[in-house]
Amino acid sequence: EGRLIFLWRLCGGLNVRCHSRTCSTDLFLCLADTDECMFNNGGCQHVCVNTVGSYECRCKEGFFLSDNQHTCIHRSEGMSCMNKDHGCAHICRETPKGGVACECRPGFELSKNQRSCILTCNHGNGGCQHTCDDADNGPICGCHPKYIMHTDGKTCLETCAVNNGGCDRTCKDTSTGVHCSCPVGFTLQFDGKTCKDIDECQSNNGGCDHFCKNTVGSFDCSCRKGFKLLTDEKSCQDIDECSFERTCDHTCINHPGTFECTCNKGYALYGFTHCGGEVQKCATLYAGRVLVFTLTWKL
Ligand SMILES: [Ca+2]
Ligand SMILES: [Ca+2]
Repeated sequence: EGRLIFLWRLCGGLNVRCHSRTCSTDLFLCLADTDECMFNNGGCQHVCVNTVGSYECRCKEGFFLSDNQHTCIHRSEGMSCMNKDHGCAHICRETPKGGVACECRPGFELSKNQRSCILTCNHGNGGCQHTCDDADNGPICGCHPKYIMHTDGKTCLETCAVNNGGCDRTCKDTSTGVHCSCPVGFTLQFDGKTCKDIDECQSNNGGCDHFCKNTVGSFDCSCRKGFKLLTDEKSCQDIDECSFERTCDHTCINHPGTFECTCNKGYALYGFTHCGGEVQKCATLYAGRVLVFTLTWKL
């Protein structure tokens, strides 16, 4: 720390005082030394000692001079890495001067407090999903175009602008990311993206009176033979075959899902709907009726 040294005047011999200035024993010159300690204690935290052409800081008992040569560090007794209070976030190392110095694992840097460790982009991309920029207080994450930053500041969320946000059908951008939805007749799967047809027939037979057939996005009701589907497309109603003309030659009796023909006395039924003119011997077996036009169904 050289300060301005002025050649003042020749001095007579060794150890001669030059009016409060110091005499150089080599050159027999009076040197004008600046007392740096006069101003602000030379910047020393504890003790400032002026020297020829310079000065030095010293520390009180129990302290040692830090690397900046001005401040003093307390030489804590028992302050070692064995002491739990060393405060190092990652690695603790003991210094030759009797203190501890913290270090960080790879990818981390020591923060301003000299104890905490800050993640850097060099390690695991700073925890960022997409882009990472190192800043004073740690990494700052960014997202690729068409993605938005999650509130965690690290994860990047899809938007509907990319691949429909991964949604099967309808995609909507929200503050928490994309929100997929499905049209009527479909349910959103657990992945939150896929739409799957609802099998309406699984529940209450789809509301169908008789048959329910699942279709993609909907379902169809149908009725057993002899019934017709009503306009509500679910209910089945018996067809009154007797309301049609000439269903039976003589008498028509309607039944749910079917009908029956009977013949007048003296006539025999044949072909389910016709009545023959002469009663055959075997016709008595039928007693003029009892032949029910029965339709069989497979359910
Ligand atoms: Ca369906
Ligand atoms: Ca009927």
